[in-house]
Formats: sequence, structure tokens, C-alpha cells
Amino acid sequence: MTVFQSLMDKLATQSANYLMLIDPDAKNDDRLDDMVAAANGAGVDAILVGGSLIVDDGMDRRVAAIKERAEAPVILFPGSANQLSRHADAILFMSLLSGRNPQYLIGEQIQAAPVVREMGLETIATGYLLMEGGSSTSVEIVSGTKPLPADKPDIILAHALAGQYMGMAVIYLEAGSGAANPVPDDLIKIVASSLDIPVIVGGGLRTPADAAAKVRAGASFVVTGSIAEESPDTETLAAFARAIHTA
Ligand code: 1GP
Repeated sequence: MTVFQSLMDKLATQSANYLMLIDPDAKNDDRLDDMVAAANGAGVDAILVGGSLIVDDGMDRRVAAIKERAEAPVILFPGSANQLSRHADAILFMSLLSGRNPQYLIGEQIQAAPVVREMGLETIATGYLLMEGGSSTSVEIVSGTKPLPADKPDIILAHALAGQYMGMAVIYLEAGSGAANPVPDDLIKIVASSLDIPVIVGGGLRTPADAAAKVRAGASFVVTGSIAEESPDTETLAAFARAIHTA
């Protein structure tokens, strides 16, 4: 069974899946072990690994270290075609549909595709929509794309539907790491209730209650990144997992 199918199957018994994001950058080198140890036993459903910008060549080594210790599947969440590793179980094969930069719509994907095939990674086709989150984010800067305004639900829904009709397996609503304003519940409601494919929500979720609200609005997957960097302990992550699983 694929990683994606096993996560979808979990939705029969829990409200949503908790995805913990680890940025495999040098800045987290001495925290990796603690973050993975915290995820183990906390009920994290999968570990996402990726970032907008990796400042050294240590990513592959870090993915290997995460995979070696992690109990949950490891899924790449790449900022570019450089962020591939055969040590992962799967990859969110993303297109930045909210932007109009061909490099992130299709260019990086063409660079990555033969390598992904050679590595034998499971691909999860993901329509990635960057939303205004109240501050400028690394994704916006690195991709050179404008986020979608969160107060234009019709436009956001049109992007999400386009992703579905183009065959994406999932739509990712991203407010950006550390966003002051996470993706609004109303918007998630509109998008999730209009799509036949599941929705991932991430960016700026600070508390288990924040995360639960996104699930009640319709998210099938909730992502946190900063929380585990700041508090890499099982108790903190378990509180998020519980809130997300039972919302
Ligand atoms: C993943 O960008 C998010 O979608 C992670 O955001 O670091 O704010 O949790 P945080």
C-alpha cells in the first residue's frame, strides 16, 4: 500500500492526519534527533521534510538520519528540485499553482522527475497554494510569486478546482511558516466542501486549538513546523496530534 493511501485510510478512524514538518537545514542539525524522538510516540502521522532554502549540502544526510529514527513515514516537501533524497518514503510532487512563475509551476518538476523515478519515490501530486498570511514568507521571496489574498475565496477556490481538474491528489493551503494569520477557517470550509480531493493546511498554527479549528473547517491534513523546532518534546506534539485526530 502507498504512504498516501495508508494516510487516507486513517481518516476512517480519525478526523485528520498530523504532519510534522522538519526543515532539513543546518540550523536544525543539533535538534533533529530531539524532533524525531518527540514525534515518535506523539501520534504524528507522517514527517514532512523540506524548506524554501537549504544553505548547505547536508540535506540528504539529514533525511537519512530522520528516516533511520522515525516511526512514521517520511515525505519530502521540497522547495526545489535540489531537495530530493532516496531515503524518504514519498514526495509531495508539488506545483506552485498560486504563482505565475513557470520555474515553480513546471520547471523544477521537469528537473526532478527523472531523479524521482530513479530513486523510486512514491509521488503525491500536490497543488500548492500560497496564501497571504500577514507577513512576507520565505516561499514568496524564494519563488518570486505573489501569495493569493485570503479575502478572495472565489479566486482561491478557482485555483484549487483547477488543481483538482488537472489531477492533483491533494490541495495544500499554505499561509507560510510563522504566518501571523493562518489560513482562515471560512476559506478552508469553502475550498474543502467544494473539492473531491483532500486539503492540507499549514502555516502559523501555534496551539492545538488552532489546529483543531482547521480540521473542523475541513482540513484532512494539518502541518506544523515551528512548534517542533521550538518545543521538541513528545507532550507538546501529542497535544497537537490529539486535537487534530479528534476534532
Ligand atoms: C507548513 O509552512 C508551514 O505548511 C509550517 O508553518 O512553521 O508556522 O508551523 P509553521
